Amino acid sequence: MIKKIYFATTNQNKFREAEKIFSFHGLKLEHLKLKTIEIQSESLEEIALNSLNQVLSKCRLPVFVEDSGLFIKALNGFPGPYSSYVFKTVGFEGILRLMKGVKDRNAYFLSVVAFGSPNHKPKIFVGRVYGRIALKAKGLNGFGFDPIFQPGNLKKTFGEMEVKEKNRYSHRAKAIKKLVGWLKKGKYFNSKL
Ligand code: ITT
Repeated sequence: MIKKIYFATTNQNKFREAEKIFSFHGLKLEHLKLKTIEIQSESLEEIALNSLNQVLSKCRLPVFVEDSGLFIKALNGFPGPYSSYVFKTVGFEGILRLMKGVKDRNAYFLSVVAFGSPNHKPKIFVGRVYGRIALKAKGLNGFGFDPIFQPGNLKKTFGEMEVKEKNRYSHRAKAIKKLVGWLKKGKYFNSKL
């Protein structure tokens, strides 16, 4: 079984989270710092598949990309697929401002992992974590909206967790665990797709 898989991402935190899961399962994960042009779409799956195709057109490797977003119920799913842009422009402070006085704090993170290689059809894995938007930012760990997201019924935000603890709950960990499970079953390496 090939043990080396590549994760194409410009986000060091995403890589660190994924690497922990891979190494726990005895698999080696390599960081491919490739920048892709993120298309505008309401579908994370479409964005991930498009990024994967861009990566595969540049390198012949077993590789995956991951696209994720924060969906807030009271904001009709905003920022969703636009999370990266919203974070870069108004940050989590902007989201806290939009949520000021809003009682319904329900939200979820969604992660879509797209895995492929030059000779194999892309395969998609999805992970989701439900939680709530905190009333104020807490914690310095992680990235993006971590300081304002409380998974499940916890009072603690992702920003207050080490990678290992975040990986117990996170959308990304769920999707990547599915990918690892699939790789370990040998469905990818043994298939004739
Ligand atoms: P790559 O596309 O290069 O992988 P990116 O950071 O641009 O890196 P996305 O396009 O998937 O990643 O953007 C997702 C954004 O959603 C990200 O920048 C964060 O603002 C937010 N986000 C996603 N997952 C998150 C998480 O686990 N914790 C906090 N914020 C997260």
